[in-house]
Amino acid sequence: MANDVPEINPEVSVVIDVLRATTTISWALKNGADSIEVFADLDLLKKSAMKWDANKRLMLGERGGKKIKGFDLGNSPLSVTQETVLGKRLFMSTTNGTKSLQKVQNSKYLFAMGLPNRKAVAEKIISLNCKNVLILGSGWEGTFSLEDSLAAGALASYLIEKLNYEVNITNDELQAALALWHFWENDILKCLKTATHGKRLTSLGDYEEDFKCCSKLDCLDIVPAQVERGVIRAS
Ligand code: 3SL
Repeated sequence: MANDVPEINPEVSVVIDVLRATTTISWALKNGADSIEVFADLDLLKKSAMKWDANKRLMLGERGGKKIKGFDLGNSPLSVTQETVLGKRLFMSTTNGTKSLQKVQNSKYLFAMGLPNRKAVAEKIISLNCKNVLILGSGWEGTFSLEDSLAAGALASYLIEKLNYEVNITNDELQAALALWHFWENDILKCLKTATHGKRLTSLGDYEEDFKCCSKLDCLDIVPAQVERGVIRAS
């Protein structure tokens, strides 16, 4: 999780926030968003957004799962339709996901992953032939989250299968994530709803379609990659 990330510059970092930031980022890029710039600080976000052509920008994000007042969109992957995001720069801030992206922005390669683009990100990692990969689950305000660990396990599982077991897992968290993946892989939707953050969303309203969208595996061929500090584009 973001609080545990050592102050290092990993070769490859993969940031995961299944519910819902990295799923939303992946869908926004799939639907033609030009780029996504992530912020922790809302004032800075607004200042940066105001410098862009009003027709080519959107402010998007949440706090506590709810859309930020005055913003164009919340953090639902369903809201970033082609009609809404095509050609636009998205200025985004979320409770956990965008913080994690900032935490490892010094990585040589930085990717954002949800379950829909697990395979696309895994294939990208394989093509880079790199030695070290940091998988960072965003969690919730510094605590463990079931759904991000599930996706970390899903990524590890794919890499292990594809690389003929030439993968060295260097911490117990990922070992546990792998076990979690094998336990839930046939009922991802249920896992997401069982997670505390899933329950938090359920208590806020009807998020059924968000859950379905966030739990779909390997349906997006998009690799969201950092192209300059804090700015993510499709690669
Ligand atoms: O924490 C985050 O970054 C968000 O993805 C949380 S939410 O699903 O939008 O509530």
